[in-house]
Amino acid sequence: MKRPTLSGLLLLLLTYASAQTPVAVGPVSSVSVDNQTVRVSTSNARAEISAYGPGIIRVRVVPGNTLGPYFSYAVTGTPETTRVKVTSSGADVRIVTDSLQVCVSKQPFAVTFLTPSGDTINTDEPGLGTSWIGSDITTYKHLQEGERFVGLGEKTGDLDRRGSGYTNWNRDVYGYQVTEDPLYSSIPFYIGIHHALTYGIFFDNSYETRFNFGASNNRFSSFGARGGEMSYYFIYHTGVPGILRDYTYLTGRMPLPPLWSLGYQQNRYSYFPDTEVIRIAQTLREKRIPSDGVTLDILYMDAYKLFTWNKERFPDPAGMIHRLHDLRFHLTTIVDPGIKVEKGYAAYESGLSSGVFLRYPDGTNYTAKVWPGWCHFPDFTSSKGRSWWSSQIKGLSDQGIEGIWNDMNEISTWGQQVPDNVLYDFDGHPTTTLQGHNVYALEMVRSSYDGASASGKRPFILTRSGFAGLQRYSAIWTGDNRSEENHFFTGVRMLASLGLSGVAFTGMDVGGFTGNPTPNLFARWMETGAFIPYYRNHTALNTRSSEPWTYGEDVLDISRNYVGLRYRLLPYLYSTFYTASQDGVPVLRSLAIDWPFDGQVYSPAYENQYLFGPSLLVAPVGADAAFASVYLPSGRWYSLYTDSVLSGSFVTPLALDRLPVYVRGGAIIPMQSLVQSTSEAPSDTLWIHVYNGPAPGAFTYYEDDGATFAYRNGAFYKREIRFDPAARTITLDAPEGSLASKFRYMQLVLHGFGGLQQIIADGTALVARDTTYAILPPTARVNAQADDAPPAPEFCRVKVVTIGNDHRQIKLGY
Ligand code: NBV
Repeated sequence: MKRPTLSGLLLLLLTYASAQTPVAVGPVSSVSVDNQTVRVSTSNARAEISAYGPGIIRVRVVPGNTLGPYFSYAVTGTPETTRVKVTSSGADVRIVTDSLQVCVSKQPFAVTFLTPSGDTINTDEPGLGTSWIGSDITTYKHLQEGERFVGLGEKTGDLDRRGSGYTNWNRDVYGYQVTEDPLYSSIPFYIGIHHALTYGIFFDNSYETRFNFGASNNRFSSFGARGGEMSYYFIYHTGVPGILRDYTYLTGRMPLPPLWSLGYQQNRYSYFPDTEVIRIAQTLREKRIPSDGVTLDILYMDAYKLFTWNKERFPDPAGMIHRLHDLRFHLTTIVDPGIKVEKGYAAYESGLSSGVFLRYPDGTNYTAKVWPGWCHFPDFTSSKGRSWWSSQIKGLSDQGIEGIWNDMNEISTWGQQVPDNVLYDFDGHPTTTLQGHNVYALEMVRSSYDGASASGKRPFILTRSGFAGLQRYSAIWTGDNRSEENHFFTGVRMLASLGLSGVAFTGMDVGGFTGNPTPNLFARWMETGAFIPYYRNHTALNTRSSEPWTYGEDVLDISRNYVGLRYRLLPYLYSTFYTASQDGVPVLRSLAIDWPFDGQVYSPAYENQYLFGPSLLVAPVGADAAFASVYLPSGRWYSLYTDSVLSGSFVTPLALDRLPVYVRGGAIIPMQSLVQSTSEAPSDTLWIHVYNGPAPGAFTYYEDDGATFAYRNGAFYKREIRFDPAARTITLDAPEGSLASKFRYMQLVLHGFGGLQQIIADGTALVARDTTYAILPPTARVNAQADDAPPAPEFCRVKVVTIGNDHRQIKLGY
């Protein structure tokens, strides 16, 4: 054997030493300006600061002396032409846009973001800045006094993440702990809040990333990755909605889903045979639980082989789907990425001959075990892999399957350790698991979406795993939760966190996946589920039946009532989905979106509360709790059931059949008659509930066919509705779009307008009737735990008046 030389040993030692010592960016040696981009060279790195818009700045720092081309799966937004002024002095470079200032210090390189008036929004921690240890790169930010952190996608923990640290590495975590991290998906985006300022940071890096929000230190927040470059977007806006709009400008917004996917979905692992699937659908109809979907889990396949049917359990899939359609149900089926290695199996043979599978560096296909046994996995980061998968998915759509549920796409394999040396095409930028892993599911749902929309109908796509930008293709649910109360609360917070991270269409397994919920917990979950964007009941393989009728008559009544309320709220909900598709503000909204500076919002007592759409505040409560503490942020609020006016914090007695829900003063809430599925036509009247309050209210009302892409060519009906308490008017703007509304009349339901005498609709005096209105039909009051629980049923005293769709200006005389 050859003996190592002394110089060889020295070099080895030096390489080892430098890999262990953090290397900083160092002082700036030169600066160049190219339009909206400033490039700097430093002793150890190249950096680039570009304005993507007045409030969006991208910062790139790359060790060494080459700034290569930028490639991202997450970002689809391009730089907008925006006014930028750059000045350079001996000490720094200043980049000024219409919304903010960036100061790049030269000795050493450090970035500070300031408001136009010079307040510091965010600054690199002096002495730490950006540095790397080997290929691991991190940026350290000064921890501001009182700074809070929200978002970061599907993460457990508190709403305010201050004091905690997190990792992003997509993992299959069956029955996870409520403190577990990481989970299934990675969204390296968070929002910082301090001194009446709000900003967002999106770290666009798909390697394993780590975020520290003052965990184990009192000096900095930081974000870093195991490899790749430091590439982050800084977003400044005076409000959180503006930050979400800009973040989703970069990473995309949810396309409008089909209306049926907003209806109730019944799942279990795993309904079979076909007669059982039909029995479930029929029972939902018989028990009058409005519903739109049933889902087939992995046991519909032949030995778990993708794109096959188990012939014994499902001898006539087309007949079953036809029967489901007759019952007004839409079918969703699960798909996993693993394709069984089996000679003669069509998907395997075609995948093999098309060369679409992930490979090792020696060219052999990567093989791992999962449900079907040994499998290969399509490389979704190659256009060839995606189009192969799309064509397989199209095969499912051609059979009448309308929902594609993407599971196990972390990738999950037995052993849970896809080797680092598996290669990913990365669309022409070949890489390994280290960089490809976290975006695998994102690219899978991209090709599922493409395949399923080839039919010309909007598909429903659901995923377990994902990366920033997943909202462009898919809804997400929070995986294998447990039927336990702390999972119910953690789940709600995870959905709020996903909403704060650009994902509008989210859900969790209602009732819990593993284990069996108590009837009370199940009832609370069903009630809350009515106010969750994706409303699906699901349970695992060896658990008790979890359909709403299996918990007794009381729970059935409660479930029917709340599912029914959701269906009556569909005009409000669909319009909210539309708005989310336009501006990225989610359907399920953390209170930190509208009240970021209100400390109560983050307190342990209230952090689970959220808004469903712009105006309904939901306070999830414990299964057996007799009382709940509720906090209503500034403004006037109404109890949803009694219209009693409330504000601030209070303790309320609970009854199992009433979930605490409150309505914001100024709210405009369109509702329809009860239907049993989204394909059943509601009555000809749209109820527009207006809640009086000191602040003006506005709502964008939206309708379209709910099924196709025709809305993109103008086939919709949209109008702004505004309530102005000072002018005492309700204004209905002229409708936009080429579609006629499905409603002929509107009934204004006026809450909190006790002194109202007269209504003048476009000059015509109309009589407003006094009436009582029950938002929820009465149930036999069940399990009222508190002696002083209010007596059921509750009615609101309201004024109503019916008007035609053509009215525009409603003057309220009070
Ligand atoms: O396909 C079976 C399950 C599914 O029901 C569940 O929702 C997924 O999260 N799937 C995981 C596979 C593993 C279950 C132990």
